[in-house]
Amino acid sequence: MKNQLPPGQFETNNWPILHQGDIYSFNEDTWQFRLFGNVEKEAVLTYSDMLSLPKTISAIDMHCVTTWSKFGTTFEGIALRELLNLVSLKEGVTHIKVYGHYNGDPYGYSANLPLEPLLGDDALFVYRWKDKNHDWQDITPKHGYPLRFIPPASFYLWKGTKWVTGIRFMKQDEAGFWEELGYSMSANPFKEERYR
Ligand SMILES: Nc1nc2c(c(=O)[nH]1)N[C@H]1C(S)=C(S)[C@@H](COP(=O)(O)O)O[C@H]1N2
Ligand SMILES: [Mo]
Repeated sequence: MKNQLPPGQFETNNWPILHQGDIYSFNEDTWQFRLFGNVEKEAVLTYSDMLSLPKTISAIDMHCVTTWSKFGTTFEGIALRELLNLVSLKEGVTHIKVYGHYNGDPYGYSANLPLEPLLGDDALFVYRWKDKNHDWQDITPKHGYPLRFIPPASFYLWKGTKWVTGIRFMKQDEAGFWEELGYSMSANPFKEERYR
């Protein structure tokens, strides 16, 4: 699936910036990441808890529904599957919602995703990146610093919540921010699932 241009997309070497609302400004004293919903016991991580988890480095293509695609960006972050070691999921969890800041509300943005395709090296909570024109550097605040989700290339990039604050584990699919406004629940760029 790498370096493959989905229908209706064009390739860019830039990394455009797209979001609604204010840019969250990082405060390590108040920052937290919650694992909640259908879990036996909620977990709350500080930023240093997060950074002490095993790291994953992988190149993940990005496909934005506004039609740009960027190939071969390499990210450093924490794989979603590492976070699953910190909670016991209740029976029947099939989907998650990844929450992030929106205009001062830590849970104001969200994106829903099926859990099963997110267990590999291409579903990362990232803080650093590089590409062929840029050496390793922190994700800028506009791209979601201190931590943002990058979904596998089989999902449009709106599923990549910036300024993440937590994951809710769900027993059914439930629309997030853009999905409530009419965007696709499944959002596969290769099937051009833009709207619903
Ligand atoms: N918290 C938050 N995350 C967000 C958004 C947002 O408005 N708020 N926009 C999404 C959309 S629509 C896109 S296309 C990507 C863009 O990521 P980028 O600006 O790093 O390219 O972020 C996603 N994550
Ligand atoms: Mo977007």
